[in-house]
Amino acid sequence: MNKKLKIGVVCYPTYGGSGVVATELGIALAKKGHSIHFISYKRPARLSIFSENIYLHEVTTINYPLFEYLPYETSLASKMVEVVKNENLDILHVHYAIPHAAVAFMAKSILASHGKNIPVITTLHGTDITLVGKHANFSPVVEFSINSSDGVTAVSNHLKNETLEKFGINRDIKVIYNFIDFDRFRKINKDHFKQAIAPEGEKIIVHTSNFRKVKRVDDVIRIFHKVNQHIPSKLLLIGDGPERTTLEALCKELQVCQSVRFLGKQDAVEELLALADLFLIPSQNESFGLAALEAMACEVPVISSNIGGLPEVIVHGENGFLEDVGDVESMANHAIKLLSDDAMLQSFRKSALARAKDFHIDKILPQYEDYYCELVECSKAVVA
Ligand code: GMT
Repeated sequence: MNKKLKIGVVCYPTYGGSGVVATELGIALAKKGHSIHFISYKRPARLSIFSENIYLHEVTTINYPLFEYLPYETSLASKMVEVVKNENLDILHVHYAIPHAAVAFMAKSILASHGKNIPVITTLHGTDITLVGKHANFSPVVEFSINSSDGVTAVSNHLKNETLEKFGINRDIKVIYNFIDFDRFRKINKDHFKQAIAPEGEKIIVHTSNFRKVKRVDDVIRIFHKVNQHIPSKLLLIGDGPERTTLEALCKELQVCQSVRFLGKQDAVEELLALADLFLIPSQNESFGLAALEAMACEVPVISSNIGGLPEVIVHGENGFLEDVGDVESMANHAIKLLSDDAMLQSFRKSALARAKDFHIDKILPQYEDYYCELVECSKAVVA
């Protein structure tokens, strides 16, 4: 694609998957010469680089004694209108339906009344459909704003089908998978770290998430408890969230505290994945499983639940194992088998890397660019 676009990216700035995908996508598009205008209430967690093509527009709200709840959506819509007009944007790409897709509809309508047509793409990430989106408090608005977007993408076939099943959708949804940047996520030598964490050569098992209930981190600890009885091993838990206290109590109850390290939120996840022998993601639901893909790119096999989009990423018996949600026993048995067979582990590592390459950023990025192009009628776009 030769045309360079001015793209507004609306996202959550947090460590969660949708914010990460939005930020990485924006950074990669900026490297290709597009101008990226992030619109969010804080600097996105992964936006740590300076680029001449990246701009950040922070949304601020104001309080007033009447407001029991701050009208964030109104401030966000006003910010979108301001940025689209001032920067003459070609397209708005909003990540996570709630509330971004509905707010984009509002901004688009306001801009239309000023004579400016702005195409809106909504990317559905998962919990905006599978968990929160279905709730009666949100579903009519989610349904309407999906149908009103000019373009809609979902991060897996499973999420697309679930959206079509659960809502009255009268439009096409394009599947564009999560992607991986191999400049960042690759196996790097961190032997000195490994020595510090596992001085006796213990196997290292890693889990990373936002420690919400949907992630079933308690299953991670239960699986580890079983594995640890057979294989000298350490568990690294990366991230933080509402379940943390309960999880620390579970470690005490199962008497595995000596072998479990809660590392909190980490920026350089890839450096920790580089130490890992196995990654666990036994989620209740997972529309794609970006964390699993990041592990695979670092040559780490994955054991997960056979739910959501995970079977579209992991190949059972080749680069990981997929079992029913909550089947701690089977997941632990697979882990024990894999970690006690070096040849098998090496073969799974190789296959994990090969599979991750199917989601190489160079394959996925053009899919977004082509979609933008379709929606802005590329001939009208700004030429660099
Ligand atoms: O995993 C989370 O709970 C965060 C969530 C988000 O939207 O911020 O992640 C979702 O989006 C990711 C990026 O598209 C996907 O890789 C995750 O699978 C998905 N999480 C769930 O479906 C639970």
